[in-house]
Amino acid sequence: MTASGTRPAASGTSAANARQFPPGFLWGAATASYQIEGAAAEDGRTPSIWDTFSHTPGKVFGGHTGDVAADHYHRFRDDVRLMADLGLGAYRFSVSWSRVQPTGRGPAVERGLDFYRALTDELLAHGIEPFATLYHWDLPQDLEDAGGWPARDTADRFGEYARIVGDALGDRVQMWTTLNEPWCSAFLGYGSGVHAPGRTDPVAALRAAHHLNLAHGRAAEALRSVLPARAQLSVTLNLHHVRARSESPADLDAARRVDAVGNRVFTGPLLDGAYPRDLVADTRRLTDWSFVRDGDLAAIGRHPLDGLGLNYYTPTLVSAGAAPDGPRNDGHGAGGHSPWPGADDVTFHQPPGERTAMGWSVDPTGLYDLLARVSRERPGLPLLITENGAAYEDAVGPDGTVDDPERIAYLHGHLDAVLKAISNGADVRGYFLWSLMDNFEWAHGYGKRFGAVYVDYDTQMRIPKSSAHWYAGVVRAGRLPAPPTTA
Ligand code: IFM
Repeated sequence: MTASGTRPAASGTSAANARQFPPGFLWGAATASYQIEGAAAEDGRTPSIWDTFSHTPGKVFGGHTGDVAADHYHRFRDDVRLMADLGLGAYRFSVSWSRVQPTGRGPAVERGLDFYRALTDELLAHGIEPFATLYHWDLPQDLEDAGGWPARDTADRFGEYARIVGDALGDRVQMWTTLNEPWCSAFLGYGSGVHAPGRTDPVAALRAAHHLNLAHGRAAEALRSVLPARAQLSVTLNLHHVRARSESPADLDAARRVDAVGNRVFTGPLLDGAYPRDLVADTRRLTDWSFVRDGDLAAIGRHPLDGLGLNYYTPTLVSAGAAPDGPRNDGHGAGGHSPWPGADDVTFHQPPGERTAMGWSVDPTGLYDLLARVSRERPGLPLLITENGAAYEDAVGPDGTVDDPERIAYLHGHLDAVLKAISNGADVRGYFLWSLMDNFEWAHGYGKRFGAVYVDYDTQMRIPKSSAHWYAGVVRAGRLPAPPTTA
């Protein structure tokens, strides 16, 4: 999936060009509306579930909210200039549903759409390809009050919203993603409750997953009806690269169950036209899946994807049996509510070795293995890395710079994995670093920094970190340099 829709030439594997990315490879950075925009109550915007959740005491670290965030709503022109200075070829942003259709239904607010028109115009004026994501977790609160994603109507509302945004931006945006990481929306939002709206009901989580799949189908239908034929449609999944801790049948079955509810609950209906039988069996004691109605699967898959977006940060290591006491790495909420219906008895392990500030293990082989698996299972489907990056304890040094060698090492390792996957036949068309700049990291508030650009939240000053300069060099050369010597 490239801006032109053509497949880049296969990369060579000789020593001389092995570190070169294919011609036409898309280099970008990603953000999301609630994480950076701020201006929460401006120009007609009304609360999303993340406004409500972040304003609920005890839900977000430090009581932080996205009210101001990185103030991108007011500073987007400077931010686009920053992207241009870094040489980015593409920018992946998300549209705030609450800004363009505040109650989630009815007519659009033109001032909200104008913001995205201005942002995309600014990107294009700087030669940066806009890549729009319609939904990155910020459901209008009114729709949650009407039932949220567990309610079928939300999928229909999403189709309407997609048509509005497609109509408004279709002349400028060619690359479209319907949903970002629907696993998090469904299972962290309605299962473990660590994300908005904070519900803890496994059946609601499964219903939400189905309605998100249906919402993708509704949005694809709407977008195809209003966009020019050259527009490209994708969805972004955070597929978990699941490893069993041993080859024992019990551990392998634990990995299978996590794969079913972590991955195939989406790839099944989106790409194969069916929910996996084993997932339905694993969750049978919870639900009979009668919320999947006749015609839904056809609607979900009617418009084939032009590409699949993958977000990868860390692999998932599991074994059978109840979790021992101690820190967990599995998205369970306080009170032990599981985001893994059908696999809620599985133990998630912290692999030994280096970790990021999120506590996530640094393991680029997980990205390689994931790309190899998806390429093997989905031949002919172009792939994009729509997010990859790491949080570290960044600080401004006495000279006013921010040096983040760990992030450079992380990025180097993961880009190396992408190169290896490409040279082994994976059709990876682009890479978006998460994130362009520090932002509101959901339940962690501003306590975790994922940006290549440092944000001083008191002054809103932006300082490109050393990783931003390093990444700009990679983008300019289209080539991975030798590994950094320090990490
Ligand atoms: O910040 C998030 C992003 O919104 C979705 N993917 C994972 C990132 C890091 O946690």
